[in-house]
Parts: sequence; structure tokens; C-alpha cells
Amino acid sequence: MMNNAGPANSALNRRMLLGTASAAAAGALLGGCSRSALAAPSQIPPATMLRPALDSIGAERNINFGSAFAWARPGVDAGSFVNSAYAALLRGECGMLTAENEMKWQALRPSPTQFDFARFDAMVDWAETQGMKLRGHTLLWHYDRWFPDWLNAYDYGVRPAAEADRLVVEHVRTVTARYGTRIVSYDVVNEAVDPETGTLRETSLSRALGSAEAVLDLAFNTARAHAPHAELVYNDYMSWEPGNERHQEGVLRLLQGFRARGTPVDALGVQSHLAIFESGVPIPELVARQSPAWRGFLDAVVAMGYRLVITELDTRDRGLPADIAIRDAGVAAYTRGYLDLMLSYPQLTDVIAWGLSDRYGWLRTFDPRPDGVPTRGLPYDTDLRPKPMRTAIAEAFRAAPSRPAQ
Ligand code: 9MR
Repeated sequence: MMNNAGPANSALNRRMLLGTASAAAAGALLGGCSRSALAAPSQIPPATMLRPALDSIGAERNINFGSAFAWARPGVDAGSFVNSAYAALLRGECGMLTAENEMKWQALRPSPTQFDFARFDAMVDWAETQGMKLRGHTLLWHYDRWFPDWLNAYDYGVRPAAEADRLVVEHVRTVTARYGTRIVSYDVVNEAVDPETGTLRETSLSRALGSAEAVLDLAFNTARAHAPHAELVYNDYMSWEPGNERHQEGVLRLLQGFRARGTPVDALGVQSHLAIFESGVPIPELVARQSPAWRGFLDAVVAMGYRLVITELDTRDRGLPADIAIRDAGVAAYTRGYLDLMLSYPQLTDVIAWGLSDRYGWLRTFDPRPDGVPTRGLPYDTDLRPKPMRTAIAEAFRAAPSRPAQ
């Protein structure tokens, strides 16, 4: 269904993209993006495609596979449909996509009174022309570090609670109404729990409205009212590595609170930014060591009736030696151990990687290895050649118990 109910201020002529979606057409629309950032895609060799696709392998067990995709970033060519080699890889492997950044407030809300849907519209259109489902990330990243500057400095006036309510409702309603059933699942709230303390983060919105719980509940209730078809997800990065205990406890408390207050939350988004921090420990030992506590956490989540979604899978390799063969084997084994555990839960049906190629992942810049060699945390290398991590995902899907069709 097409739903253009939102503000009609898109700078793009949507019909230019619908049906054509060519790299040239999309590239011509990049506006503010650096032109030099777009020069590189022509140098990328075509992807080495394996068959069957990961999404098809998953489909045999009723598991969907997908990836984040992004608009061009300064200094990095586009991990996106504007790059035809990468677009072919996304199309070839995925049944579902998430825009990595372009649905965030920072992207959609240049000011309190404006929405700018140009880029995200183009991405939604492209995904749709490729027959791929879309997840929406995120209606509210409840963390002031990632608020637009204007929202951190916002003057809520003489009735702050009413104004905060108005802002949240306006945002969630406008986005969900604009895309209608074109978006099947939303990370309604992202990263509301402080990992150090396990308590909820405060922001200008929570201070104005009275509590963080009130802001999160409002976002979910508004999403349910305006996107009744969609799966509503609380998404966070508590992970299975040691050191995440406070974070996990905080997420469990939040999920219990949602249930106690009747907040409409369907699933926990387990981001799954995995990390091999320790060196010299055999991977099977790491997996065995981390599994029991992680199962305890997941058991508690599903016991409350939540489904699970892997929303942002990648694997940091800083604990492994630089040698590529050793590193790739370690990343694959670690990812496989994790997926085997996760897929033993029938409540998990969607596995989304945070990008398909090491060429584009956020890990390139977020946490460089001490030895300076580029990280290799995604299923394809920088030249779009499949790595052992791709095989690990395929084998985990093949070994997974089948789950009910959604
Ligand atoms: O990968 C994203 C990176 O390109 C952005 O600069 C960053 C800030 O918007 O967000 C990254 O994605 C994050 C996601 O939105 C939420 N979970 C953690 C992801 C990695 O930081």
C-alpha cells in the first residue's frame, strides 16, 4: 500500500525513482552528499554471488535474513542502492532491509517544525521495487547523544509535559502514517537503558514529560495506534559478552515495566554487535563460557511473552590476530555459536546484519583495531567476496529448528 499521508515536503519526485531506481537516477539526487564519496563505487568489482541466497536458506526454516543499508557518508562510498555492485548483493542475499541512519530524528528532523523525508523515501521506494520488506529504525533513540541538537536545547515552554507529548506524538504519527504498511516492523525505542547503571536514560523529553517511562510508553502507544499492522520492538545492545550484566538487568526491568503497564511492545531487538575481546581463548571455549548466562537472559525475555529479533548483527575481531585466515575463521565460529544459541528460540524469526560488506560497516571507524588493520566483522569482504562468516550464517540457518510461519 502507498501511504503519502505525511507532510508533502519531500524534495524528491517519488515517481522518478519508482520503477526506475537506477544507480544513475538515485546518484543524481544525492544533493548534500559529497560527490567524491560517490566516485569510488565504479571501482568495486561485481559481488561474488552465492546461491542459494541467505534469505532463501533461512526461508526453509521460516527465518528472514536481511541487512542494513545506508546513504553515502562523507569519505565512504555508498553502502546503498546508489552503488550498483552493492545493490546487487543486497538484492541477492536479503529479503528485508533496515535504513542504517536515514529514519532517525537526526536525519528526518532538521528543525522542530520540519520533516525531511527525501533520502528515506528514496530508500523505501527502492526496497519496495526490489520486493524486500522494511524495518523502521528508529522512531525514538532515547539517548541525548543522538538527539538532534535542537531537541537537546529545546524550550518546552510553560506546559513542558504537554509540549513533550505533542512532539513525540507528532513525530511517531507522522512517520508511521507516511509509510503505512510499507514498514512491517519498527524499532520504536532504541537504547533507552544506560549500560553502566541499568537505569533509564534521561533526556530533554523525559525531563519535560516527567519520566523516561512516560516517554517510552507514549512512543509505543502512538505507534500501535497509527501502525496497528506493525511489529513494535524495543531495541538495545546488551550482549552476551561479560560486562553486560547491568545492562541486561536494566533491559529486563524495562520489559517487565512495559508488561505491568500494558505498553504494546511485541519483541526485544537484540542488536547483536558481537565482539571477540579476549585473545588466546579458543572460540568454542568463549561460546561455552558465555552461553548459560545469555540463555538465562533470553529465557526471562521470552517468558514475558516477547518475541526476539536480531536487528544489527556484526562481529568485532579485536581479540584475534591480524592474520586474515585465522581472523575470518574466528569470526565465523563465534558468529555460528551465537546464532545456534539464538536460533534455538522459536521466538526469533528475523536476522538482520548491520551491513553485508566490510567496505561499509560502522566498525571501520568506530573501534579500530590496535594494530590498525581493517576489521572484518561482516559476511562479505571489501571487494564483496563472501567470507567464512557468510558460510557460518548459512550453516546456522540450515541447522536451525524450523519455526512456525509468521
Ligand atoms: O551504524 C550507524 C552509524 O553509521 C551512525 O553514525 C551511528 C549514529 O547515528 O549509528 C550507527 O548505528 C547504530 C544504530 O543506529 C543503533 N545501534 C548501534 C549502531 C552502531 O552504533
